[in-house]
Amino acid sequence: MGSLRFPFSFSQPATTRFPSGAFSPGSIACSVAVSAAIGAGISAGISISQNSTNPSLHSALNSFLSNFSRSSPLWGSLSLSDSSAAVVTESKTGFSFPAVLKDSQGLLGIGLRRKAVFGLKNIDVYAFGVYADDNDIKNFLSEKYGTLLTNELKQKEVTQDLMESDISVTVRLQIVYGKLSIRSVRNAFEDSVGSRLKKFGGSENKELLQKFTSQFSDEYKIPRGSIIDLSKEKGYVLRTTIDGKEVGSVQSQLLCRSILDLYIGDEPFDSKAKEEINLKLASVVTK
Ligand code: DAO
Ligand code: DAO
Repeated sequence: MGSLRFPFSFSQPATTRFPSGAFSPGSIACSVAVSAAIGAGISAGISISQNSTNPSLHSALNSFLSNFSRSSPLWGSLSLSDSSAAVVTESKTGFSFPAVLKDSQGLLGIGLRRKAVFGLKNIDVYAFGVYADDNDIKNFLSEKYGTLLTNELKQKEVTQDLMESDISVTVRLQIVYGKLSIRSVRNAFEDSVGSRLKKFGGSENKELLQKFTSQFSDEYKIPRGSIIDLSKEKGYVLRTTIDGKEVGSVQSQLLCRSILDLYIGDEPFDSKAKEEINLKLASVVTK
């Protein structure tokens, strides 16, 4: 296994080095939880070096880690069971997201979808993570912003460009609320997705909404812990899988745009997540 190095600097600069070989393979090798408790004032430099058999994973992981160490406020805790299985844990729900999905898509940010019921209390419906390939992002965005510095780029709404691009993006949802009925799910996306279809398409687009929702027949169960991947693939194909099983796909630029708008658009479900994603995109482009 590779060697891991975690130089943390606190107010009294100190370096902690974990000797390689101190952890037995197969067990939880190393777990780093950077919690809000040690939050303010901490500047953590996290780096990972190893002999990886998967260079794209390695680079995605490194870029993820470098972003993580810079991001403030920290969005969750990071743990490494071994370097190829790095996950980020959403702090409120405890749900974990792999740092890399589909071999090359790196995690850009995580957040929480909440919903007010009866106009009163908010329930946590699902945690989500947004992923895209570093190289795709770099290629696409550097054409437009190639001459800008990271700090200049961070002021731009780079998420807007990502939404409009034909880059593959995956939004992973992990169901938190255990009592979702298919009916309440349908009603919810008639509101959320429906309002975006109308906003971007200029009409109700009932047919398109119907095409999307008809994929989710009553036989699907989505208990707590279910994983739903909404993948925007090249050519504006939106493919949905539930717990790894394909449910269907719909080819529509408008639908892809509307779905991404829920997470990185003007009125996102979790504005902190959108901010993180924007910063991450800026840092990938100018790296
Ligand atoms: O039980 O009435 C209730 C609350 C239901 C909230 C439904 C929110 C559904 C959000 C969409 C989930 C998509 C997976
Ligand atoms: O959170 O309001 C929202 C919209 C989420 C869209 C996600 C749709 C995926 C739903 C799968 C349901 C399976 C029964």
